[in-house]
Amino acid sequence: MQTLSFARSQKLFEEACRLLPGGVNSPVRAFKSVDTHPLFIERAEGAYMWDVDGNRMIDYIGSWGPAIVGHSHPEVIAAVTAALPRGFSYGAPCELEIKIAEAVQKLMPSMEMLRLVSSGTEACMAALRLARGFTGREKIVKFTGCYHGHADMLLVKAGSGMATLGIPGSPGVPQGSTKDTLTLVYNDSEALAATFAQHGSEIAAVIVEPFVGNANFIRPKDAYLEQMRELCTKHGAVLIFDEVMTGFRVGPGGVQGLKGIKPDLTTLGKVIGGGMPIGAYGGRADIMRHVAPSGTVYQAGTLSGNPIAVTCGLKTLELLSQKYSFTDLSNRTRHLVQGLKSAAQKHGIALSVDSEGGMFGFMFSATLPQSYEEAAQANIDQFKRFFRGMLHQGVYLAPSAFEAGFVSFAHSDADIEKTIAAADAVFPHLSRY
Ligand code: HOZ
Repeated sequence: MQTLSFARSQKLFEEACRLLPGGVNSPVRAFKSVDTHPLFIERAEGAYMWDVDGNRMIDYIGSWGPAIVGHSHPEVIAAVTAALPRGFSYGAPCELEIKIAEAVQKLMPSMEMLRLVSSGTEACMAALRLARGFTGREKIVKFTGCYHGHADMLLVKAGSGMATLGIPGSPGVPQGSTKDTLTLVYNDSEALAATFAQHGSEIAAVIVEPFVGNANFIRPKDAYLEQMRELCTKHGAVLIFDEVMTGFRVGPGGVQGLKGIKPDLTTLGKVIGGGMPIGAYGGRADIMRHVAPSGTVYQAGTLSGNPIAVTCGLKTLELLSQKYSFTDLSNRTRHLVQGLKSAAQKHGIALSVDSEGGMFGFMFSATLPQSYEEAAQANIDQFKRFFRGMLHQGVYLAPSAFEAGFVSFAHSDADIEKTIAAADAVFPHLSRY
């Protein structure tokens, strides 16, 4: 069986640990929870990344979502290259900002107005401030295992790195910052109804990943998002869909497009920048008009609307809406996860799988989890071994049992078959890894 050498990555990681906390600039990518060191990447193209040891990996992280058209797409490169001589940053309006707002609105009509920012974290932070400013209320509702970036008020039982590293709440977050954060179990309709019954008139916003991607991949139960919509409307709370992961990913119009549910505000990141740092928040015009300078809810950013990043994001949105088929992407992703499941079954291993569009999850458990609490019951040791085994077969999966995976339009049928064959080779030998 093929096993790769990652010697140079290991050496670079040792050097990086002297200069960067944990050797990285974002926690999950350190591979700490899978008991190994990260790969240092030299270049990425299409569905692949090459590490510093010269290994070509089939990439199912896709920069944690943005690379939906594949890495280094020639048309994106051409657009960005053409934009570069016009300057990197103006700190002043440019026409591209209108164009990207129009492109987003076309795909997500609920975004009647939007504000560009530089990351998903910023988008969620600003959307919550806006919801509080708009309603004059302070309480917010979030769900365990959902991750909305690292703003103080949101670091309560969050997903992604906090779930991966088992950190329930972060030191450094003042108690006062989270005293108005109500945290509920995702998919628990009764808890949601009870919270609104008790606090309805104090709730400024409900923020949710409509399909959770930061606690593996968890879809909402039937009527759950609809219930959220109804309760928010009834009690005058702002419903915020955090589609940083799912936007332009589970379908062209995100979860709201798939489900036909209109949130009041939406937050975006990842695909909207196509690999460059962009986030956005937007939604109902009557709410968005409260943002400064048209209103008094303050939020600003020197690099907001950066012309190079917007060019990259805009071209990515154009490509995914005009050139590619989400039906094909969905089918390919489904084929991948069903193939993994069949391979696991063949070797007597329980694996539950799910996918939507180009986003997927798999868990070493007999049934699909409906919440972070259920996901945490899966066999994490098996996951770690599988992860390391697949890495040695040239397959680069998310290094955490609490992150979703991503398939791009650049992944071919052959890539998917190769991945399934690799899993078939790894499953019977999990104890080796
Ligand atoms: N928060 C992202 C994962 N859900 C990014 C992780 C990383 O880049 O390390």
